[in-house]
Order: sequence, then C-alpha cells, then structure tokens
Amino acid sequence: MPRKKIKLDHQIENLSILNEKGKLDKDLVPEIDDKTLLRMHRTMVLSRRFDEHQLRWQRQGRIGTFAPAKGQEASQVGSIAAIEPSDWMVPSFRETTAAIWRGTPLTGLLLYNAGYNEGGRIPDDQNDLPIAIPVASQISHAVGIAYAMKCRGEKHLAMTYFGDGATSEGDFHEGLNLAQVYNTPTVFICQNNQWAISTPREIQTRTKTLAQKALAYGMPGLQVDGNDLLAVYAATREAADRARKGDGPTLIECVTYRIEVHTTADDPSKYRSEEEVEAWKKRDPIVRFERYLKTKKLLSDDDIEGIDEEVIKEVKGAWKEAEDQMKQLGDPVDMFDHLYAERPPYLEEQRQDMKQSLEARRG
Ligand SMILES: Cc1ncc(C[n+]2csc(CCOP(=O)(O)OP(=O)(O)O)c2C)c(N)n1
Ligand SMILES: [Mg+2]
Repeated sequence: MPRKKIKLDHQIENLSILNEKGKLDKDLVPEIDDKTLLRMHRTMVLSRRFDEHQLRWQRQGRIGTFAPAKGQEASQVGSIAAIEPSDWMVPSFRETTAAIWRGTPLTGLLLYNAGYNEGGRIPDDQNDLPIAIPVASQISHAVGIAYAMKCRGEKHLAMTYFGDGATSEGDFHEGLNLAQVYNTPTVFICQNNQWAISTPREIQTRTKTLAQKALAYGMPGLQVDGNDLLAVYAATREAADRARKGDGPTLIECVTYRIEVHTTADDPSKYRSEEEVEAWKKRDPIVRFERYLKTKKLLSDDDIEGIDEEVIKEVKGAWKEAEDQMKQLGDPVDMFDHLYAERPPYLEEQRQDMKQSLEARRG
C-alpha cells in the first residue's frame, strides 16, 4: 500500500503563439480571416484612445470614475472575438474593449460613466449583462445563464470576465464548482493584470498560476500570454468548442498588465514602481499585433496612422453626442432614486451635494 501520486484529469499548460519579440509559432496560429484581424486591431486602438480621452474628461470633471482597460486589450478582444454574438458575455467593470467589440456604443459608455442610468442600457439584440461592480459577483450570474441554456437545450455558452483579485472571492469558487458539477457551457476568463487595486498578484494567492485553481474542480485550466492576441483567441476557441460540444467549462488565465490606474480614484505611484510599468509597456499588446499585421502585409505605417486619426474622430464624435444627450436628460440625480422606497438621510445629503456642485459648475 504505497503512497502514490494521483493522476489528475488535467495538467496546467502555458500558451504563447506570438511572443513579445515578434517570434511566431506558425503551427499554433489560429485561423482568423483578414477582415476579422483588422477589426480586432481597430477595436483595440479605439478602446485605447477611448480610455485616454475618458481619463482626460474625468480629470476635467466631465465624467465620473471608471476603470481603464489599457494594456488588457488583447486579453479582451482575443477572447470576445472567439465567441458568437448569440453567446452571452458577462463582464466585470473593466471590459471596455470587449463591450466595444460586442457593439456597445461609446456614447452609452460615456453616459454611464457620467452617472446616467440610461448609458448602462444594453442594446436589445446584444446578449451582454451590464457591468458588475461587486468583485466576482458576475461569475455566478454567468454560471446560472449557462445552466439555464443547458436546461433549455440551447447551443450557446456564457463567457465571464474577472480579475486576479476575484479568484480570492467565494463567488469564484462556488461558481467554478457549480459550473463543473452541472457540466455547464461556461468560459471563465481571468484577466490576471498583476494587481487588485494595491494588492499584488504574489500575495493575492500563493499558487504558481491562477489557471491551476480549475484543477480543484476537475475542470481544464490554461494559462496564456494575455498580451498575445493569437494565443488568447486560440485558447478561447478551444474552450468555446468544448462548451458547445457539451464537454463543460474551462478556466483561462490571461497573464497581462494594468498599465493605467485601477480606477480614476486611485494613485498607483503609491504602491508600484515606474520600472515595473515601463517593463510591461514594452510588451504592449497593440504594438505586438501591429508588427504581426505588418509582416502579413495587412497594414502599413500609413494605415496605422489613418486608423488612429479615424478612431480619435469617432471618440470625439461620441463625446459630442453624449454631451447633447446629457443636456436633454438634465443632472444625473436619479441615480439616488432606485435603491430605497424612501431615500435615507445620508443619500438625501449626497443628492443635494451633487446637485449643488453641478449647478455651481454651470455658474
Ligand atoms: C465584493 C467587493 N469587494 C471589494 C470591492 C472593491 N474593489 C473594487 S475592484 C477591486 C479589486 C479587484 O481586483 P481584480 O479582481 O484583480 O480586478 P482588476 O480591478 O484588477 O481588474 C476591489 C477590491 C468591490 N468592488 N467588491
Ligand atoms: Mg487585477
């Protein structure tokens, strides 16, 4: 009766296809048509410029707080492009790039970030849930949706996004366990961006990878280079195919980095070094993908410049439209209306405060 190693159902692998030096593993390149490759690139650039403009507008007091996706664009586009519009997307609060891919108008995102409920409305034909602020809460929602689709015999899947910090929450463990127990068509995308506000990945959990947490539930887990769009896409396609075939859920850990602030209410210089940020900037997912598209002769430097000008115009146009709508909607004070039947005194005070400061700003 010796002590023996128990063979688990799955092993943890790391997938990289296009590395930061531009080296490509040709055997692993997923099939993606040229039109989609270009759409992926444009979406990443649009998201990047949108983030940068929103940051400025927030600093000018024109919108409220938001969580930039800067640096994580490949993790988001690579995954979202690998599922169908009929599948469900269940985001956290940082999925601007994925939301743009799904068709969420920039105007809506701006209105939402400026405090207008109207901006959070998901277009009727879009199978997305609204953003979820309570960390990891959306994971159980995705599993519930996937389970419901399975019960109804629908051939769609639910894909949910969350961060490294979310893997410490009970909802993550409950969600993964239930997803595997009921063999649901769920794809879990963990964007390991190395930080949960000021908590670094090293002390978030002592496991070597986040992907290996899947093993505890008997689920396949895969770690991918999250700044490598091709790797993220290939991994998600595999997970989506598995889900659709009825073979159950997958956890994908995208190793990436949050280049910007956690939210606009945060100052990362208090807890992380400039050198660390600079090192990750050198692994910029957009630059890497542009290099790839240039070698494929799908893009030239002139094209890249043209796309940049085009998306900036689009971002500014969305702001104008959002501004017009804000004028029509009035001050966004109805955010205080829908939580309690009778507004408690502290909320009444905040409402008055906000009304006064908005009026003072108008002069
Ligand atoms: C249940 C809950 N606890 C705490 C917070 C405050 N909070 C917002 S984001 C965040 C960190 C999340 O980190 P991670 O899951 O890595 O996602 P990231 O912000 O890096 O994308 C925390 C603690 C919250 N929103 N919800
Ligand atoms: Mg994080």
